[in-house]
Amino acid sequence: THDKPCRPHIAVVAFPMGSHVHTLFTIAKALALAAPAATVSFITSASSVASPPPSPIANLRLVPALEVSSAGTPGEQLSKFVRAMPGNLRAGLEEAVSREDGLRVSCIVSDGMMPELGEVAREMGAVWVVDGCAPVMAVSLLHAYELREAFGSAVDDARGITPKPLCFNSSNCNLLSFSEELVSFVPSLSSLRVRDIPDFIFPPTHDHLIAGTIKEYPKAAAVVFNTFQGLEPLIDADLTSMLTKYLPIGPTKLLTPRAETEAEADRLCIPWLDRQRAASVVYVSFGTFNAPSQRGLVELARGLEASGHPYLWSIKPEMLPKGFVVGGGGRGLVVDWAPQERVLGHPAVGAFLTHCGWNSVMEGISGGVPMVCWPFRWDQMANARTVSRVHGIGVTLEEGGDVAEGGIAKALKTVMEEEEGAAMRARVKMLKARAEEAVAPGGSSSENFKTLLDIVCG
Ligand code: U2F
Repeated sequence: THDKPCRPHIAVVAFPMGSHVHTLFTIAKALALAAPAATVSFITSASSVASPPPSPIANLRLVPALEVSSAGTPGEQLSKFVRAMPGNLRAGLEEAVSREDGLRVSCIVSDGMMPELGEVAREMGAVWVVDGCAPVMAVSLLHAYELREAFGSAVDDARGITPKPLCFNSSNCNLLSFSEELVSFVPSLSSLRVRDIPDFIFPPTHDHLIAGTIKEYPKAAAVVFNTFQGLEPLIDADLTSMLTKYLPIGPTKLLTPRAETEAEADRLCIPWLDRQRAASVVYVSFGTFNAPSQRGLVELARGLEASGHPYLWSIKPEMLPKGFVVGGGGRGLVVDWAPQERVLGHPAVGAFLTHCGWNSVMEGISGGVPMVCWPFRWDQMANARTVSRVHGIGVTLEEGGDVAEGGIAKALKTVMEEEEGAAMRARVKMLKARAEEAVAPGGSSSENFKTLLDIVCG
């Protein structure tokens, strides 16, 4: 429907980490389908290229050229990758060009975690478009210096006084857990408490990302987001004023026709869901690399059992609490990967227990499913706040740490059984309808996607 004559070479560069690969791959597919005369090279690491399904789209090429060391923990691998930029990225782009018989890259679409690509695009004379990841992440990075000035010393004090961070995943998490103050001086963040500010804003380890974002984002031809106009109007206004072109094109998963994959997960999960009553199942997933502690997992397993509802839990089997027996009588299904988008769109699913990664939140909204939020780090606390307080489409468990005993069963009862939960369900269904309108022909995301196409086609 968006077809237009277009013969550029678009390099889509993914940050080789978790959901970022999938997000950029979705954008790459959407661009390749909408601009059949263009060549789209999807550049990522060899290890992550196996994760997106092989693409039958003729003008979409996979270029597994980014080197990511396989030694060390995922965190160590990532910091090695970050240190090797932008040389690593230049090499990837060169490989994309040579695979296309020297067809120069006319446009780079890259992940927001790599703002240094702005400079590379300028050197190459290519148009640069950024995927800004979660909107609250971009807003916080762009306002980072103001946030540091206002709250930085409180954070430093907290480092000394917080007895032991509640968070097990990141040493910086929950440093601000004492602060209920609202971030009222930044209008786009004014619904957040200080404790909800993404935790990567304060430690010096992220200076590079902050400086790069502030310097480069405003120079990009466009910054796209997996959200839709009007979901968070203050964020829309702020990003419109700070960026050359703010383009909310979400929910991005709705941009491309859904691949009817015959993956094992689909064969297991969907028939199982087909056998359950409408809105009766709790779906549990913590995204690509976040997880509660062992204690948290034990509490979660207990909570799921105590709630009495059927549940579908996406978790690597080795992480299941020792001795945990999956609900009898077919009441529980545990898989190491679920076709999440299809699961959340299934009428049997009644609640989504999520860490509130932004993609999961958007998929919860697109599925019209109320959420139980269990955020751990980064933007997840802010996203949870948006879900539970701004939109009233979920409840939030205690952030970062282990949830209180009985907390999970209680939250599930609220969402699945109580009047409050029914109101949440009604509100999320309204947001689902707005999301569908946005991506329908003539809708805001659909029009913004056409603008994106004009930009990338030059
Ligand atoms: C980081 O988030 P994650 O990658 O942990 O989580 P999400 O943004 O929620 O994305 C997870 C994706 O993986 C898919 C799911 C989402 O699209 O549909 N998925 C699945 O298909 N099957 C499964 O069994 C489990 C997941 C980061 F941690 C967050 O703070 C950020 O908000 C996020 C975006 O930048 O990246």
